[in-house]
Amino acid sequence: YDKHYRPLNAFLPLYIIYLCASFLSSDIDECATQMHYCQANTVCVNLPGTHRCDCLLGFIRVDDYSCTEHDQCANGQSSCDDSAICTNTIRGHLCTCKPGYVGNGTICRAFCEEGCRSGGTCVSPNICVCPSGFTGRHCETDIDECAEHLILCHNHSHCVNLPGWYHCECRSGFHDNGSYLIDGSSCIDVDECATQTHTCWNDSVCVNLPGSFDCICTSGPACSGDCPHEEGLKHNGQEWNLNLDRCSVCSCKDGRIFCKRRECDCAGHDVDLFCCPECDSRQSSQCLHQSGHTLYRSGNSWIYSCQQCHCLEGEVDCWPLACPVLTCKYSAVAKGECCPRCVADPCVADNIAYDIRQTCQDPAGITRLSSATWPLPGSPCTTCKCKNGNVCCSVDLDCLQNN
Ligand SMILES: [Ca+2]
Ligand SMILES: [Ca+2]
Repeated sequence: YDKHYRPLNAFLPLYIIYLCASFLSSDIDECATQMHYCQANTVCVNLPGTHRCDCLLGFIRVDDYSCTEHDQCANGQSSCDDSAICTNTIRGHLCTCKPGYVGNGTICRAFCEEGCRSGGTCVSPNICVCPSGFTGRHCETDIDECAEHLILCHNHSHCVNLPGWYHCECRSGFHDNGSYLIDGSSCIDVDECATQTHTCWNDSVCVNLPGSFDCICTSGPACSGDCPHEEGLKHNGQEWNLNLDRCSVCSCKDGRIFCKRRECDCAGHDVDLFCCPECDSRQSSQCLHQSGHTLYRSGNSWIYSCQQCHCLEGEVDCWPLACPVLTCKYSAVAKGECCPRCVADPCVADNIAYDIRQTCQDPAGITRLSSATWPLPGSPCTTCKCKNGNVCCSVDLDCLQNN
């Protein structure tokens, strides 16, 4: 008897293990018991030990638990900026600006950590596009058009570098004819004889030359070639120092006066540091640029913040940059520049002389006086202005972003 049951008793522990295992692995139907996480537009599918949320026919997956009818991101129906990431959601979509861009997703702007100077535009993360005339990673460097021979001034003029651009200034002996052409070709000769600015003495005759003049003796060998000067008559061949400017030396030659700055020989032992500040090598005479990055020697010049600055014996002196005279109707100072340039479009012009006789018709048919401003109906972020008969409208980007 005992023998008969012995085998069963021997297998009993195994049988218990089998029962326990089948109890633990017995599947729970989450779909039937509402214990699933399936959400919008899905059907719950029970699986051994788990479940799955399948999209309804024709619907598109959003995540493991939900599906949507329309994929606006894939269809190009999203309102996301080109620089945004579109995420499909159950009822629509989400727009998030890509890394390196800032904004609400509908409008994203590239972000340049250190900004773009001189009116540059941040076009992609930490990449600035500089306006013409500027260069550098942050558009911080002015292009020296004169030094780099990028431009050619007419030979009646010489090149002067300015922040953001350059200017062809008439050489001495020439003056502008009033048209102020950018390449200096409007520089014409000064007629020293006609304008009585010559220095020919009584016994010689003034002859006008391009950029200068000559004194021609008419009375033969007796002609002195002397020069009348505000400091007294100077004889032909005489050299003298100016009373008002000890750094200049003048000479009289055949009735004409030539003045020039004394040459500086920094190696010489009796160099006049007042006239030759560039020879001053003392450390106390150096100047620090406003940014604190560059050291200048005495006598050096630079442009900072639309000012011409000069270092003299350790002291910095700055004065407003001299801008070329413009004769055009409309001009504007571009962002980052110091001097106005001529512009054709009155809408971009600043510094307009408003003529009240030149009125504008707004879209509603109302006559607006020059310089009047009004909001554009239906566009709360657009303001229009009458500029001498031209309607100029502009959109406030910050307003757009906040509405
Ligand atoms: Ca320049
Ligand atoms: Ca002349």
